[in-house]
Amino acid sequence: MSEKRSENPLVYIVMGSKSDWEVMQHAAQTLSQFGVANECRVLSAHRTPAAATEFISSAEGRGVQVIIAAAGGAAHLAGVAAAHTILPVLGVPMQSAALQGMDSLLSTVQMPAGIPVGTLAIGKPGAINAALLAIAILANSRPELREKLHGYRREQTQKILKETLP
Ligand code: RP5
Repeated sequence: MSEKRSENPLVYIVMGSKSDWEVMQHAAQTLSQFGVANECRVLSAHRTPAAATEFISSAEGRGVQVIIAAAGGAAHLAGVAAAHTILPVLGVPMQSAALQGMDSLLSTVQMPAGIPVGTLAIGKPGAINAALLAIAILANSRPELREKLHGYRREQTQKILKETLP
């Protein structure tokens, strides 16, 4: 997987490496579960800098409304994405082998004032929440998505309340 294209995507999901897909597929699945068209690509701030900036720069013109960017280690992808667009950029720090994602988290979250990145949790919870936050942003102007979000929360609450302990 280097690209999963979609016609008229509302959300881009970019990730620094194919190795991030195992986690980031949960963001794509969550968006698809809500019927939100998304496009996923491997693009790196370091290994493919020109392609990354070109892809992000053209997002607004394609009608994309939110960008999710995931990277690990020296995780500059979300910050570079935010530097090339005024669309909301949600950063997902990947769990790294050397520092368990603390490097990714700090690289993603510590943006200078003026270029915001909304940073989520490390790993799978961050991937899912980035998608839910993107959906919440889109839901501000889409009543049907807002209704689906209410339903998602209701189902989650019911599931937890029904939990029994061994
Ligand atoms: C980052 O380096 C990627 O986002 C990935 O999380 C990490 C390791 O990449 P690979 O060496 O597995 O390609 O750029």
